Amino acid sequence: MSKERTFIAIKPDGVQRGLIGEILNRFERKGFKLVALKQLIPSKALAEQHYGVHKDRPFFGGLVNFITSGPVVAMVWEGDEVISSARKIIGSTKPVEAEPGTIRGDLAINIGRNVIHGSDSPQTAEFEIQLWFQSSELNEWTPTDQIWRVEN
Ligand code: DAT
Ligand code: MG
Repeated sequence: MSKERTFIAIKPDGVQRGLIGEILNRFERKGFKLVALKQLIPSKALAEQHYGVHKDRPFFGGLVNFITSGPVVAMVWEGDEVISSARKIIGSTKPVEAEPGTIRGDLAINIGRNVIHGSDSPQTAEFEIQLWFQSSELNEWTPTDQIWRVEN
């Protein structure tokens, strides 16, 4: 098991629909540790860097407009294999393919309004965390019940 950090963001549709608490709860009850959280309206430059890998796709312009259209809740979560585990909690990119029980499976209908982002690899996680957060915004702390979630 390797301890990792991942970047998670509730997109403007999730914020507008009042789903922040519902979404945070799923990561909290799983046992992951929240190490950073803030709400911001992303700049166009930030959005374009974040989704840079998709810059040649036809949906890129609409995606950047959408993600900059209102507040986003940006977070860093930490725990054993949190990167792949969070992707499972989130579900498939296309909500129609996302299993019931996942965030997108339960809370979204449309690929362009799929409520949440999660890093897809260790490299992406490292890039996205430094893109969205200053290192001083990442908190080192130990939950008092940590021994009940992880061995040693
Ligand atoms: P994910 O968010 O699951 O990592 P991705 O990285 O392939 O998915 O795409 C980033 C976002 O872009 C995705 O959450 C929604 C949007 N998107 C992807 N494919 C799309 C498409 N074919 N049409 C419209 N939006 C799309
Ligand atoms: Mg992606």
